[in-house]
Amino acid sequence: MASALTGSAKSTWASFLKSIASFNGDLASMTAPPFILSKTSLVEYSAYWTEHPKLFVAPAKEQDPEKRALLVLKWFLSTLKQQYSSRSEKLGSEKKPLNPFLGELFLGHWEDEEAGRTELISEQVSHHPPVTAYSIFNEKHGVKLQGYNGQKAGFASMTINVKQVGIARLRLEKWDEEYLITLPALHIEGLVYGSPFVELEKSTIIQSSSGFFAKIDYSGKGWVGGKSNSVSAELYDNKTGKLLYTISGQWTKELVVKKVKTEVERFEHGEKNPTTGLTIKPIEEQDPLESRRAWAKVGAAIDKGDYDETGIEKSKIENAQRNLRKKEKEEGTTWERRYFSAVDKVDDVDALVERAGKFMKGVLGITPFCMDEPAKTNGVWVFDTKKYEDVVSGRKAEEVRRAGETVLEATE
Ligand code: HCR
Repeated sequence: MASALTGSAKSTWASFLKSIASFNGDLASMTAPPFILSKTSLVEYSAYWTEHPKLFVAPAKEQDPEKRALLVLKWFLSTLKQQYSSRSEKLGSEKKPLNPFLGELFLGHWEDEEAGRTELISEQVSHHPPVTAYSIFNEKHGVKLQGYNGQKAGFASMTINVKQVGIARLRLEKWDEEYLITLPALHIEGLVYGSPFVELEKSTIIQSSSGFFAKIDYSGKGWVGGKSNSVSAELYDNKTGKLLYTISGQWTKELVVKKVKTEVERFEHGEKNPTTGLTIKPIEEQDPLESRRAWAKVGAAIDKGDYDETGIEKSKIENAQRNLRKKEKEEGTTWERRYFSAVDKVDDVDALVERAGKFMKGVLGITPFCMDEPAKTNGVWVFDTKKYEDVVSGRKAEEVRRAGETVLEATE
C-alpha cells in the first residue's frame, strides 16, 4: 500500500513515528501531528456501547435465561464496529482523540420508538492515569450498563499495542442478573502508510450470574488465510460445560450464529441495521464541564485547519487543569467526581470473576482472566446512584454551579 501522505505531512509523520519508538505507554502524553488529531474527546467513546438501543434492551424482554445470554453476546458483538472502526470509516483513518480533563462530562440520551429512552453519563474520573467511567441505563426495560476503562500502550514493529484496563457490567433488573464483560486488546496498524486503523486481538469473556460463560476470540488479516476484523465466539453452560452456540464472522460485517453446528441466524451492523443518534443539549445549555462545550474552541480550530490556534486553545485547558490540581494540592482537597465513586472491590464482580476463572481453568483448560490491580485505574469505579439523584433532584445545584465556575475561571 502506498503512503496516504504527501509533502510536508510525510516528513512530519516520519518524525512522529521516530518519536513514538521511545514512548512510555501513556497514550495521553503522545504528541501526534495536527492532521491526525480528532476534535472528539475520549470521554465521548462511552456512547459506542449503545448506538443500537434496541439490541441493548433486547435481553431484558427474553424469558429464557439461555437465550438472554445469547442476546447479551449479540449486543456486545454489535458494539465492536462502532467502538473500534467507526472513526476509520467516517474520517478515512483512526484519529487521536482529545485527552479528557479530570471531571469532563459527556451527557446525552437515545430516543428509540421501541426501546424508549436510554440515558448516557460518561465522566473522566482520573487524569493520571486517564480513566473514563460510564453509566448507561434504560429505566423502562431495567437495563443498566456501567464500567470504567483506561489504556496501557506499547510500541513495537511499527505497531501501537493497546491493553485496555477495566471492566463493564451489565445488569438486567427484571431477572436480577448481572454480566461481567472484559475489554479486548487492540493494536493500531497502517502507521507506516500514514493511515492508522484498529484491529482487535486476544480474547474477552462474558460471565453471567445465571450460569453462562462466553469466550470471544479476535484475529486479523495477519493470520494464515485470515480476514480482517475476525471474531469467533462460543457460549457455554457453566454447570454442564456444554457448548451451546457459536457466533463467527467479521465484527465489521456479517456474523453467523450457530446452535451447536446448525446455522440459526445471520446478522450484520451495516446499512440494514442503522445506529440511533445520541441526543445531547445544545452547547449553550451545556454545563461548562461537558465535553463539547469545554473543547468547542479547540474543535473549531481543528475544523479550520488552524493548528497554531488548536495548540493555543488546547494549552489553555491543559494549563487550567494543571493550576487546579496545584491549588487542590495546596489546599489538601481533591476534585469531587460528579457521578462516580472509587471503591476497593465489588463483591458481585469478584463472584463473577471467580466463577469465570473456575470454568476457564477447569473446563476449557486455559489461564483464567484476572482483574487488573485497582491502582492501575485509581480504584474500581462504580456509578454512585446517591450522587446521581442529588444532581438530578437539584440538591447539588450549588456544588454543580461552583464546579463549573471553577473550571471556567481557571480556563479564562
Ligand atoms: C487507542 C485509542 C484510544 C482508546 C480507544 C478505546 C480503547 C477507548 C474506550 C472505548 O470504549 C473503546 C476504544 C476504542 C478506540 O478504538 C481506542 C482508540 C483507537 C486509537 C486511540 C489512540 C490513542 C490513537 C493513537 C494515535 C494514532 C492514530 C496515531
